[in-house]
Amino acid sequence: TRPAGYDILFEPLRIGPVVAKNRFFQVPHCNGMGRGYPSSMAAMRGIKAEGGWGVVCTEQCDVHYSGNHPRELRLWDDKDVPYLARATDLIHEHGSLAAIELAHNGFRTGNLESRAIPLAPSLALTRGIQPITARAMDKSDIRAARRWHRTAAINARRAGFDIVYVYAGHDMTLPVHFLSRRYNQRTDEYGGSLENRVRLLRELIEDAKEAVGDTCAVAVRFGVDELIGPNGITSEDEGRDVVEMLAELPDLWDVNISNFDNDGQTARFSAEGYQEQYVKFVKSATTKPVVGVGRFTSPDTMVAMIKGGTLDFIGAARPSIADPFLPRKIEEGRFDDIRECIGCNICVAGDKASVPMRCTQNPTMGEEWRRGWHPEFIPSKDTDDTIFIIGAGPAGLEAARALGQRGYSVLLAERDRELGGRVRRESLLPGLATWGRVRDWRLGQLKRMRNVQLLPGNEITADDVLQAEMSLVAIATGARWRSDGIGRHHSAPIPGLDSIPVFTPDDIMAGRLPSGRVVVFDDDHYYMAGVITELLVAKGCEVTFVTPESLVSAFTQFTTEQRRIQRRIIELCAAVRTSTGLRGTDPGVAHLACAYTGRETEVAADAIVLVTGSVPRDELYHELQAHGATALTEAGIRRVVRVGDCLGPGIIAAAVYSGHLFARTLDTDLTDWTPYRRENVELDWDQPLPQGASHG
Ligand code: FMN
Repeated sequence: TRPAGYDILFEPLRIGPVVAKNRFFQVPHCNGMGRGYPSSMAAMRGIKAEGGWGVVCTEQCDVHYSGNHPRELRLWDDKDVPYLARATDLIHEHGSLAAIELAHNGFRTGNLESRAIPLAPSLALTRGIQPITARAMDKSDIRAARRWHRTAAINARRAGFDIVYVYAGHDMTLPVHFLSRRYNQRTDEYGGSLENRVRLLRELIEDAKEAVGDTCAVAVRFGVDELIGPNGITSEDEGRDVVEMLAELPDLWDVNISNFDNDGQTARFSAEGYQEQYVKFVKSATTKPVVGVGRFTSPDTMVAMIKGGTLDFIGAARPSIADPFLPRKIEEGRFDDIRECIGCNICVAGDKASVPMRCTQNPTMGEEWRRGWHPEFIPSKDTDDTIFIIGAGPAGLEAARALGQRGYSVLLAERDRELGGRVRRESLLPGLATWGRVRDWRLGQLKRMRNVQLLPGNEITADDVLQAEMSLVAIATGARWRSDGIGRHHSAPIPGLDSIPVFTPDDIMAGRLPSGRVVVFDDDHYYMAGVITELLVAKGCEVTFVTPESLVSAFTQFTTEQRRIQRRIIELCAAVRTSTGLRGTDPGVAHLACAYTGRETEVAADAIVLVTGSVPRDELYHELQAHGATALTEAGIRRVVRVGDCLGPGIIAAAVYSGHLFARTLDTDLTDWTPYRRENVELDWDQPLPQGASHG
């Protein structure tokens, strides 16, 4: 049972006409499933409800084809009700409230699917780089937008939702485009003064209340600060004014900072509770309940947010992805079981790729329906295997933990004296301390398992494996960074590397550092080259950052960090050379070449750091295979497998997933059938063409 100090988190709380059973509020978050994988989406929301969230919200949901998001939910008319009703049913099964975030994406979308000309308060190029211009809405367009929202609210109620959102956040939707001085140049009653610019938001709230407010709560999601100073909305100025103007109109205020890069900051750039300073004023401006976010994983911080008068509800997106059972664990006082979000945003990257999202901490995310995986429960062991895992990085730790949970007898050996592998090493790099949570949570669970034996400080040989009398062997020995420059840009070793000191991330993490003028060559494009640059500059090196991509750390666009990272690297480095390859080196010099023209330049260099490809550390695997099937069988080994980076070097989330997959399947042969359910679109060939469609 939990100490009484946390009881406040479990008080029921009224939101307009409905009551949430506690203060845990899973705020809107996309997940890459949405309309494309509706069964996966519904099952995932159901698991959140089972995990104890008092309110479970959808991701943003378009109200009309003229503001359509390419992948998130859709509620254009009653045809979209059934799949959303599936989600609300699953949410209600656990006594949670179901919320839906209605949206019209205005000029944030190019409407590539519907081909409708996008809509904006004033003529504007659409956001992003699509060559599409949004047209200025006239009064009939505004009336239509109100009608679409109203109809969607009514359909949302038919789908079973208890809370209907008007979404005015993240610089994303029509009401916030109208609100913005940057986008709204209108001279009618919807432009000019704040009173006029806020009119559409006010009307959408009033319309929703009038349409469904007797039984559904109407919530507003509003970004109170855009962090761009007086050019935008700030929490000292118009952000505050808007809340004060509309204070009692909605039944709930869901407040955060805008745009998404600011709201969803990674742990590299912000600490838990980073939004408090911006949203704190809201509670004093309204008597309605307030929900806010800030990567909340600590029950003490949550209690402080409520007792300190900042929030009424603890909002969470990423923490609910990493641990859908976070509320239940707090409720039961199982604090050590909380699987804390590491703040890496790989969830966002999955969503942006329009596939069921991944989570570094929670390998079952997105697999709830299609593989039937549950984040907390796992089938008990169903074979007599005993399992030897070599390597206690993210894959080995997760495999041992999940196998241990299944009841298998497991040996987990690690060469280093400390467990954790790459997550231990990487968590010591600048800004990556939370990576250590991947290890800490698993170690905490493992230490309670009597059937899992940990063997740190043990370099295991093939002979050791043969003598271990274990029936399944998983090699999880990770990968090493290449020192020859081979990666995406170079398919052959970079010439001249023997003429200059060369370092890889493994060297740096082992404490072997270059000095003087250093070229960091990044052909990996995720976080590693950036954080190494930060470290080297802090140690006094003069760094030239070179990458064949046109952006610094280009992959981090998908984790919403790229702009922050590029800004930081520009500020730290002597020079940043994008769209540039490393053609070769000579003593004291790096020869660079433009990735487009091949035009060469030189830069003085005392050392090179190569952040390119990685190769599996799979020597032990191959040695065991070399003994032959008979020797393995005689040793009682029925299978030797590789998991994690040892099988395919990649991100930490992939390593954790690989370890989990092995624990669930014991690597039974999965090559000849698809091991998960697919969302099959039913052919709807004979449906009548709608009114207004051209025939023939
Ligand atoms: N906010 C929205 O209002 N609508 C969305 O559709 C939405 N999609 C998101 C998708 C992902 C994968 C994540 C991580 C966040 C999303 N957000 C969205 C923002 C979250 O609601 C939340 O404000 C933000 O992640 C900060 O909260 P957290 O620290 O608890 O994650």
